[in-house]
Amino acid sequence: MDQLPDNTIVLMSGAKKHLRSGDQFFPFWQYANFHYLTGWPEPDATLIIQRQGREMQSIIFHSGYDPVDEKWHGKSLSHQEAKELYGFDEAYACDALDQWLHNHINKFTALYLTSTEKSPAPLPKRLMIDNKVLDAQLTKLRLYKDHAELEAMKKACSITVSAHLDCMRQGVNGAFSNEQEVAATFQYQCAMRMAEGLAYESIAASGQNACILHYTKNNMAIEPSSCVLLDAGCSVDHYCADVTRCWPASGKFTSQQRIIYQLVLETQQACIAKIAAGVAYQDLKLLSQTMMIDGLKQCKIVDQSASDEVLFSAFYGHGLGHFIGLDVHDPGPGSKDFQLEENMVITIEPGLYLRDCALLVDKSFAGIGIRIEDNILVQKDHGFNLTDGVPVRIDEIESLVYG
Ligand SMILES: [Mn+2]
Repeated sequence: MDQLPDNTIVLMSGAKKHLRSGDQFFPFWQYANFHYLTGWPEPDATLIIQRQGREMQSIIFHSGYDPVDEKWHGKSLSHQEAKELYGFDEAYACDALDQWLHNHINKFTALYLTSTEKSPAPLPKRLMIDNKVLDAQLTKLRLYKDHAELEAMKKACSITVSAHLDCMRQGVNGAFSNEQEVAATFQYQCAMRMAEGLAYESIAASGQNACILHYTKNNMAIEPSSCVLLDAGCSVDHYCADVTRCWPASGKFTSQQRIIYQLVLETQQACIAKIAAGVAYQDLKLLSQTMMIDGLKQCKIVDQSASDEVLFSAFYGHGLGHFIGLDVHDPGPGSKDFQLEENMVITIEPGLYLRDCALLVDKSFAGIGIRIEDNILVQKDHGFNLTDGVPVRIDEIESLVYG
């Protein structure tokens, strides 16, 4: 924020409460950028940062004391707490915002808004309004995690690892009969370790449901010969973990599942091993595509005459991973051609999904879906795997889920 030019002002709204139905609201979730700048945990707030000369000031407009709301929902933060606990220079009630703008806006030459913010009316005509720079700056800042952010991410990863392990242990010898039990077990195990919540809707997919990339119905019976794919993570202080593991419901992989699992695993491990500051992300992505498509061809599972692009889109068909932080899919640098840098955190999650189609020559593989995902902190000369506590080798997994 010290890059803010003289005589400028930033205005940013926090998230609002969203009505679910009747008098019920969805659980409140603060916008990531607003959380990043303020840590503010309540709905309906507005942040103002103003700069004049050397002086910078932050002001929050928020609900404050409301005796009726206090009776039903408990206390809101007071103006005093906003200043003492959250470090704002000033704090006022929400409905004081319009008057504040009316009194002060003429002092400024530029107003910075996020891309989704509506400009407050009325504004002086000579005021320059920008709704691009702020998003771009925040994206740039959020790419690199500082110490406190990494502490939260490590905690989220550690709870996620333990909850995945519990799911595998409890799934021993086909103990789960429905996907819902897997999803519920994961959520319960995170809650029991005081996670803030789930980072995203868990994907607990058995059999061919694992070929649906964002399957969240999580309500089908688990067939004994199928694999269970669990893509789930929790959040701590709004920071997310995002881990995927697959295990055989019966405790033993079939020979076909084993071949696909091993191929995805070797690809994932090869990509993680190459991570370091300065590595082009696009190179990792290409490596994963080449390894997996070559692997499928060598095993004579797919149509050899089809091009690699066609096979990729039929059986892999998604990115190698994404940035992760306050959002499970954190904003990235905007272009595909970027290099990894220290203190970025990314997921590495190759997957193969053998949907039954004309390109699948060996039909005994139809319906197998495998993805393996870890969260990697980029360091100077290597990638530090924050989630490698969940077993990933076939022998390790089978020894957990086969009693
Ligand atoms: Mn992911």
